[in-house]
Amino acid sequence: MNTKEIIELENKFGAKNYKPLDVVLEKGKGIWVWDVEGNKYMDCLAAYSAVNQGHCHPKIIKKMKEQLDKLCITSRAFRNDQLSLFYKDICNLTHSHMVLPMNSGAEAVETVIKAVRKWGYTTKNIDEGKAEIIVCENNFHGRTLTIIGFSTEEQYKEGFGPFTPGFKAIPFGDARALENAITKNTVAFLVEPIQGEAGVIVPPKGYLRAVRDICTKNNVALVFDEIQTGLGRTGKLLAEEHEGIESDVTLIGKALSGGCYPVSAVLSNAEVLGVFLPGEHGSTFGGNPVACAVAREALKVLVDEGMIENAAKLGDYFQKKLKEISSPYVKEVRGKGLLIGVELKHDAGGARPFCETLMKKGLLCKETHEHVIRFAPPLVITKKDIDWALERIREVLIP
Ligand code: IF1
Repeated sequence: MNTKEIIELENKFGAKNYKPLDVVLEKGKGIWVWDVEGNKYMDCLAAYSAVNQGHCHPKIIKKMKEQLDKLCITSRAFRNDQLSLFYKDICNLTHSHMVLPMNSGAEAVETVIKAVRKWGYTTKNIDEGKAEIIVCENNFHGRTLTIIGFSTEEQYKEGFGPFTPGFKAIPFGDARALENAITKNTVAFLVEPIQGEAGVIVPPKGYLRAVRDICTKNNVALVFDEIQTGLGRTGKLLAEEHEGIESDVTLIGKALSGGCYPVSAVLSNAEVLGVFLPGEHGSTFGGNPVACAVAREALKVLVDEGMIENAAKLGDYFQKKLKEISSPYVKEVRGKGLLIGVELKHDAGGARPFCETLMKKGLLCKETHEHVIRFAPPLVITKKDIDWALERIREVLIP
């Protein structure tokens, strides 16, 4: 089938909850993907950071195939021989004490909401049903009902209520607002170290450290959603390292499997995840042997192949070169590592047409929030590749 036929078929049967660019991909390798017509593109979205290690990383695929041939799933009713090894690797790498494996990012977020609530009730003597979690305005943590219920974006919520109570939103990047919002019922502060969907919003320097101090002082669990910022994307294994701090709980997902399989995890100090007793939480697929084997290898290549350092070095280079482009359309270039947003002036006609033109030039990227183009390629990108991308980006940003 050609592009047109495939899109028609998709439109005929599929729910219309997405509006993708009209490119139908069938193959990927590293930073490159190919469509069904044989055209080659540089992938500057990396599946929203799920494929940090590059498409179809041979070592990850090999491990996955080996595990598929051996054992796929046991459920958690029985034990499997991969789970403990995954626990050990991820805890060693991130200095966590305890881990709870799930599948999607949203499930990891749901898991932590349950955990910090119960932690609050059992350790802080909060009256039943009164636990509060503080979140940030313009947050993005996933699509489940509870999560969209505390989104401040009307589009995500409209028509889907009623929602779960117990959340309070404060401005992002404002530590004083956190201090003022905390009450005796506050159990946790849930925040993205850099807001992704909001348009790659980097908080002021010192913000993460300040919220760390405020949470410690008030006995509030600090929860970082690093589902997008984690696993090398910002030039550190976890974005929290930029300010030399540690959260109480960190959520990871996406690139935890190198994009090969849905794998997420809640990483925590022993106190918060320690609240769960047998039967109180779980998932059929969470912690299955394929997920564990794939995640271990995905973490290994991320570290062994220097992808994190590459993201730091080439992210700086990419951002510097983007800033040098003198364009009448650009308002601001910002980001960290290889998570970069180019915000266009609001009279530039929106980011979507720019992404469509870039696609025609062989570069795939995606607008976020109407006016921002997000560049977030796999972390295996080279300087030569970035120069290739910059040439195309200049062509669309300079009239
Ligand atoms: C979609 C956005 C990115 C996330 C953070 C949790 C999740 C996500 C910080 C949930 C997921 C994805 C979802 C995807 C698009 C994408 C996205 F534009 F929508 F916001 F990356 F920026 N926390 N983000 O970014 O993880 O349950 O999806 O595994 O189409 O909704 P998930």
